[in-house]
Amino acid sequence: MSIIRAIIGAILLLLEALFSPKGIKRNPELQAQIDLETKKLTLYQFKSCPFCVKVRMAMKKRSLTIETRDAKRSDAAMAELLAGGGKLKVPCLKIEDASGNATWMYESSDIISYLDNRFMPEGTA
Ligand SMILES: N[C@@H](CCC(=O)N[C@@H](CS)C(=O)NCC(=O)O)C(=O)O
Repeated sequence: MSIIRAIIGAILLLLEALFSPKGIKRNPELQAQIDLETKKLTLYQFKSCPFCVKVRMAMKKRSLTIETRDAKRSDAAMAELLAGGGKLKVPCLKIEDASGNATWMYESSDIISYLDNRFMPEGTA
């Protein structure tokens, strides 16, 4: 079973590499502003989880640089996700506000909608 899972995972990563979208181009000032804002976001994920691949590709297409932490390979990341989000499920986006308070958002579709609403004001996704 774990061999099948490993093969499917490898295929997913290959597909991600092959079909990785080109990121949109923004004017440099706007991109710099967005890069500052995305420093407050962290995506907790597993490398070969299909829902995480979906979010990573959405990030790439929208030219959003968001730190990723692998909650399977890193015990520290797993502990952060469990302590903050409350469950070991991925993808999960940690969103910090200006005061350092964090919101933990699960569900790939909700995460992509959040990124669209916040960073793609004219529906250019
Ligand atoms: N509906 C969720 C599905 C996420 C999901 O099933 N993730 C799997 C990894 S691919 C997971 O975290 N499973 C662990 C669990 O559910 O406890 C989404 O779209 O984000």
